[in-house]
Amino acid sequence: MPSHYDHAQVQEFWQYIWERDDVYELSEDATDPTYVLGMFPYTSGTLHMGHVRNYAITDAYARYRRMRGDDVLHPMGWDAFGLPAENAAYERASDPESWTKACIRRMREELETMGFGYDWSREITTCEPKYYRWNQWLFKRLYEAGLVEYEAATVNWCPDCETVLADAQVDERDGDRICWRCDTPVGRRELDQWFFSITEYAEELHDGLEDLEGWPEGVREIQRNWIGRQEGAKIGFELSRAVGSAGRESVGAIDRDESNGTIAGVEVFSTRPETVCGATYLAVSPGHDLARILAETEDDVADYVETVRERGPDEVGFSGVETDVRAVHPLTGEKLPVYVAGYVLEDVGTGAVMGVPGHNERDHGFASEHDLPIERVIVGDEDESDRNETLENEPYTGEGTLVESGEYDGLESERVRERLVEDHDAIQADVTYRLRDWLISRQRYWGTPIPVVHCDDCGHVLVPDEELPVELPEFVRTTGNPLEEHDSFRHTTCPECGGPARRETDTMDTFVDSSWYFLRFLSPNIEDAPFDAERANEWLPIDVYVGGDEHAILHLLYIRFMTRALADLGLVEQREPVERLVSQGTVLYDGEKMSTSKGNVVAPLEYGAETTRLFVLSAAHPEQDFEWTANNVRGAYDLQQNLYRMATEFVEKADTRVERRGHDEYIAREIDRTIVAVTGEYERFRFHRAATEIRELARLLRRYLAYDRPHDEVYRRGLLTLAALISPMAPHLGEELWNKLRGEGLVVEADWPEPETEPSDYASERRLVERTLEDVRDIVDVADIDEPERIELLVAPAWTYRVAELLADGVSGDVDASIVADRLSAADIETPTRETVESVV
Ligand code: ANZ
Ligand code: ZN
Repeated sequence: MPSHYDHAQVQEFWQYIWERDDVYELSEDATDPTYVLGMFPYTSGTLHMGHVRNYAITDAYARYRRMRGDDVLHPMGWDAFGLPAENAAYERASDPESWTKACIRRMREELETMGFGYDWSREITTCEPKYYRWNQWLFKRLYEAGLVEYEAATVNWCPDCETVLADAQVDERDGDRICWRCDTPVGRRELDQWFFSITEYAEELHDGLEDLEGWPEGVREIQRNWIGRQEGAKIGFELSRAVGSAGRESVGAIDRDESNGTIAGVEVFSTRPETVCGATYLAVSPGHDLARILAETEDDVADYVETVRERGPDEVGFSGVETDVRAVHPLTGEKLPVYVAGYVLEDVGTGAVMGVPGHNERDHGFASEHDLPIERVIVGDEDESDRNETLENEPYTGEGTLVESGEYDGLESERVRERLVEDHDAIQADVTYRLRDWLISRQRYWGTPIPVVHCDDCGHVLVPDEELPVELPEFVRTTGNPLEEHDSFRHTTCPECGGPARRETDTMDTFVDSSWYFLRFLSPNIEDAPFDAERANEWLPIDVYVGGDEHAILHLLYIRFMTRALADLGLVEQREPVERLVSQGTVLYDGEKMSTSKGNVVAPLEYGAETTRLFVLSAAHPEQDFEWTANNVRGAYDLQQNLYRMATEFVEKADTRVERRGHDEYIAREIDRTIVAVTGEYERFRFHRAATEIRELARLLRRYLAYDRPHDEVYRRGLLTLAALISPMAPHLGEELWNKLRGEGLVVEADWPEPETEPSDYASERRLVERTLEDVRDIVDVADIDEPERIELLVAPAWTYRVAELLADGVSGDVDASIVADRLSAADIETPTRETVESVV
């Protein structure tokens, strides 16, 4: 065998053996396997470094658990629907399916070349009818449970291509939003679309975060903000038409009450209800019922609503239009002007606000633009002087004491917040969430067809279960949605009345596919259900889920939502899908994210699979970003070469002496200590620290080897331990070492190493070693040294011990040991031997 470690050859050989022996296949009758999952890849091309980092983490952990004796479920699949396939089909004159399948073939080969140990018998591909039929089935169950809505929503629209565009298909040029294909400025349009009612679960999704102790706090905080729980109050304002428009007919839901001239009210949501006496206007969003109704008769309102829709909420600033409606203040009876304003969001709170310019930033901006009064009703406690200061320039947003608020004057704002709710029926404590319902409609081809038929007589009719899947027809090239061009797909008959009907041509957001895929892995081939419920109850939750932090919000929220919805449908018991979450950091290159668009990509296989794996794991904590540098990669490469060389040299030098000498014993304890330390690091996903421990033990063993004839049993155990400890991260090297030293068996199937002695003994062992070191220090009198090289002399006891021995033997004669140390380090001798010590003396 070559003393040089030929990684390509070694990798190929062990991958062949693993596959031959099916070592990663989980037994069908496993009762409670450890479920280790990496977020499955989007099939958009080839594997990149982010994937490799992700899957190196799950693979290392899965291998570690397997060696600890667990059954391990470590599956892989393909998130195969989505826009890139459609784009590629246009660019390459291909079709989305062939392109996607080609990507999958390539990516699977790359994963295999990396040596990741997956149970490929469980592979799933979301673009296959046998997978997506269950998306359709689940859509139907959610629909029946009242968790699906069909509502108008605004989408990007290219007037030239006559198609809806995803945000990603809208390019920015000189501040214009243009179509990615034809450069036409993009507008907005309202279309009826399908939604999943995730907001029904807002409270539970929010509160549940508290108990997710296995999740990084950062991710929980991001989700908390996204769900956006806000405590406050709903305040009812009655409405009246302005003087001058009396006598005009009211329309729609605004019924004129003849007796007092008011019309039905508007409710606003506020987090600061105690500022109510500072309200100087009311504003409703362009999508609010009041705005819609007024738009029917008022041209300026209609024009404004249309402009906001065209431009989108981000570009309307503090524009707005005053209406002839007045809002009656619930405390003072004062009549406030009512505006339709784009800065008020339709689906936040009630879609209407009371404008308090004195104490709220946005209202201040709006009032300044429209010359509305800015009034102070709270004075900050810390600064009495601002009682008289005007609020013209900026609002006061803190807490404080109330003024100009009638009976509440002089009270603290927090107190008034509570009091108002007690005192007024029009003010009710309320909690709202910023979370929006999940828009799952996509006007695209490459996704799961939504299993609905539109019938003029029966409305939306769900496609019967027996007719699922509604299969995607073949791809046609068109400017719009290819499904719209398929007459045979589009025209169908109504399942209810048998009359002519139109098939829904929207497809589902690909996040639907990934919202439950982890369940399909449990029983990927069953044909009568999306997953085996009994098994789900036994095997869930996912013990460890690893993925990029770009999924902190959507994907991780959707799987939490879907699991709860499934639980409420009685399909699973578990409500939280993931016990421990590892949110991996970014791989950087020259300080930037490594990505194809930046052109700074290092292909995962450029340095060999093992070096790349070992490097991405040892470079940093999984949740930290790290920099890809050739130098550090070299370190991972050298470690493999060194271990391999040590094993080779040892086989030639082994000493079979029976009794252990002092330093043999010391090495044995260091092996034990390393086992315990590395085990702890694997448990906490601190692979980088496990790697450091492994490197240190390797270094110690190298010295031990260089120094003389090491004790056969101790050294062999040291190397076998290294092979086992490193194998989750560098499995090919692990197998190679294992095989060299034992001649049989696979390290992947070996037991995790155990220390020889009880961990409690280490402390005393260590003390013993330290005492020895003390003695050594006395002997060599180097206690005052401070240079790193010489300190190493002290902390590398195996040979310090030996140096002491040599000194005791009188080898160094009268020469002071510190001088020996000096000379050794000057001669760059890292591992002194009898000969080298003699040579420097
Ligand atoms: C009156 C008020 C007075 C408010 C005050 C705040 C301070 P933030 O600002 O993030 O804490 N709001 C409610 N519904 C809205 C909607 N549909 N569109 C835009 N803004 C809306 O969020 C809470 C505040 O957002 C609410 O409290 C409301 O303004 C505004 F001194 O009401 B507040
Ligand atoms: Zn019908």
